[in-house]
Amino acid sequence: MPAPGENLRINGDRLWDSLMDMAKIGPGVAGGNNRQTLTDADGEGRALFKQWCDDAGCTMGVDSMGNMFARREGTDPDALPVYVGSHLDTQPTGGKYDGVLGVLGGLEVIRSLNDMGIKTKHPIVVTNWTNEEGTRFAPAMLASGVFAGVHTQDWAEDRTDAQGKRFGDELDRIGWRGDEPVGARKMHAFFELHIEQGPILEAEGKDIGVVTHGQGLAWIQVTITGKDAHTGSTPMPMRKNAGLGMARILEKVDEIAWSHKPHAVGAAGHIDVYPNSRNVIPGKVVFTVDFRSPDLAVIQDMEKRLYEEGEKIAADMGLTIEFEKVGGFDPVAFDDGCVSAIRGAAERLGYSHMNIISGAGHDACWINQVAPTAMVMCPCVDGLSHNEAEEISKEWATAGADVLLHAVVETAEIVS
Ligand code: HGY
Ligand code: MN
Ligand code: MN
Repeated sequence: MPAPGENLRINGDRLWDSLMDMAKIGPGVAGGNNRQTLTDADGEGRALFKQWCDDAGCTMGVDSMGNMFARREGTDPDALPVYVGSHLDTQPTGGKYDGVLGVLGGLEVIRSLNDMGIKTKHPIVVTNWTNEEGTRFAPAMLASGVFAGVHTQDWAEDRTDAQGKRFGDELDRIGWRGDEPVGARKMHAFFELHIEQGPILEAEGKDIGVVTHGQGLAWIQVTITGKDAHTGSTPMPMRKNAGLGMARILEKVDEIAWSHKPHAVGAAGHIDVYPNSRNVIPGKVVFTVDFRSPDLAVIQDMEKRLYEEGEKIAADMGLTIEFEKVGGFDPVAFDDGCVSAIRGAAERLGYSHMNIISGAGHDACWINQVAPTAMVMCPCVDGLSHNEAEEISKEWATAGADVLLHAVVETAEIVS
């Protein structure tokens, strides 16, 4: 199949305008976004995305986990579609581009093909995956995980947020539960455009990241129980300070990750302290340790050492400790054919590029289990993400979407 000509380009201004319009929905407090999954803001963002897809002549399908699929017909209706997308939900202090660039970059591919009157053999489907972030309902990539058969839908729908609200009830409440069975759709290939969320591409001066692999992760929720007591009148030797136990364990988490430098990482982003009162020794803490590495054996070693060290620290301090694995996936190797389509597109378009391993998890990591999958990344300023100050340039967004256009069109086979 001849590759698309170098002259095939997306409309960067239109893509940027759409990013800015979507960013107005679920604004944060510092210029970013708080459009958490299954909130009213998520529902609004979905409605805007659907409107844009309708305007672009797509037909929208929604499955019973709320995953959205906007289809542009190909000349062969029986050919498996090429899927392209990411997620519209954000962190509570999220940026304007994490996930959104991949969904609207996919829409821009459709809009550009419409502008140029290009037909492809395979249909093209732009996708918005529900609850990629896993911040309101753990784990991350929940709905793409159900689609890929990694989680059962019942288990996923029973996940609850900090207020005890169920995923399934919230999906019904915002009115975005579709009627399609999850995972019934078969794909010719899946491509995801995403910001790097790390410093490498910017530091290396590269426009494009050709994502060959994704590192694996383990999320372990730790519950430590001590005894609430007065911070003033309780003698030090009598204390059962769950907060101190957590501090010592988090010190160990850092040490364990550093012991596998340069690639392994470890931290706790979620921490709940009870009763969280200034003059009460914490009687209970619940926190989630996030370990990641491109090497599965390293992840397994970090997890094992957390359990061993945690038990020791708790025993020494007269605390009880429980561990629960609340998320995880093995390191991912993306499809060689799809990765080559992305690399060839960057070369043809004259964009500087390098191979990269994704530090963050993405829906593509699960979809890779059910279809040939690859990702294309663009840099982000100072490598910052999961922060309202997340920033990219219009040029980077355009380069990423140009490469996405070429990879998708080459795989979907131009007919005219
Ligand atoms: O956790 C992740 O890596 C993704 O941002 N959800
Ligand atoms: Mn993301
Ligand atoms: Mn994210």
